[in-house]
Amino acid sequence: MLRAYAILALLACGDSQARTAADSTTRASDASPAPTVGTIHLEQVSGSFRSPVYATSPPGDARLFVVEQAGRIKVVKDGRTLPEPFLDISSRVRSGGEQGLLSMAFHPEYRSNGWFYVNFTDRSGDTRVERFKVSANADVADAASSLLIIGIDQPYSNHNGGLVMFGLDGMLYIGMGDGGSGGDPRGNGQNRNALLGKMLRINVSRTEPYSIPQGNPYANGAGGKPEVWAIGLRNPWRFAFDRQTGLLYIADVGQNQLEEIDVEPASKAGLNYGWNIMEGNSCYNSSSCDRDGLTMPKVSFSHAGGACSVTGGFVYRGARIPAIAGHYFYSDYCAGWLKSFRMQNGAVTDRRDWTMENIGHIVSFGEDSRGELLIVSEGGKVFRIIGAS
Ligand SMILES: [Ca+2]
Repeated sequence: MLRAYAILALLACGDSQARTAADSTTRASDASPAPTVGTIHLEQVSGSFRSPVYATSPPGDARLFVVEQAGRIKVVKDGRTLPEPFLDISSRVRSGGEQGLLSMAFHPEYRSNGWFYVNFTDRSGDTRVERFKVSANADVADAASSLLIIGIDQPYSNHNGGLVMFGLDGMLYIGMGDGGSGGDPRGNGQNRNALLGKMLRINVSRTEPYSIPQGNPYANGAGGKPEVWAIGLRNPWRFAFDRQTGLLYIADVGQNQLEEIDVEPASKAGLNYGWNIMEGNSCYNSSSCDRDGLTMPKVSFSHAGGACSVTGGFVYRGARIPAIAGHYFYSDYCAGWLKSFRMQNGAVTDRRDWTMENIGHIVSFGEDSRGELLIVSEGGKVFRIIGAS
């Protein structure tokens, strides 16, 4: 249990110095009416996994792919987990704490090109995003097909970000943490010339390994790294795009006091989400700070009540449960609760607190090819959300 707890608790807690009194005051962003309460019904996906950290599906594909932190990807097909992994790169992965194989993304044209992308910590502790190709067997990848897309040095073991995901614009987005330790000692979040503490956006469809998309704020290299899309992030472990509204939700893990969820149009380039000038809605380590040009979170919550590290989910756009259409689901790794809200005209509305069976630490959410949501429990189980009441 201790080890299980240690896996990702470091996302926020491990680097905390003496924690100041948790701020339990209601945040401005939470000034809407009290959340309503409901129940979410879960169904366990067959099979058990070893430290699963993510689940996803190729476009239009009924299979489910579960990412295991140590470096394996398992396939769930026709209701059972196949014994042979889709991919096993465990010999190249340093796993444990916040390190490991942290996510995968299928190319939007996966059906024709067979390409998928992984984000992992290599044996030197650095981030690598690589492309692989499926083999002649649709349930097994070609392990020899790896192509390095981008490698990013990591100064500390924590805050590696970890998610790769294609946006609605067909570009590959990579969430990068600030490099770790605590408090962003190297100032990466606000350094436009660092790839750490950023949301990156690259085009992997035209040239190898990638090209810089038009519209990136420093696309020509002036004023910042051309790969940078947004700055001022601490550890955006999970983020998601809402295909109906075009909003980008970033769940950014906080330092000692405040977790946050940023929600902005995905098309807005060059936003500064504030770290390490601010943590959530508060100035970080200071009673005052200059908020000019900073984008405030739409939701932030304190560590009061046992929260420690936001786990971002997805906006529900499936067909099975109309009652939760448009709701963005999220959790907290330590507290284990499930909450949701909707965005309306740029504001948070319809907040809900959900009860459900206790499934332990929620390490990630996932979305299948039909837009149905999955919850990944660190203990080794993956659940489908099958109903709400
Ligand atoms: Ca922020």
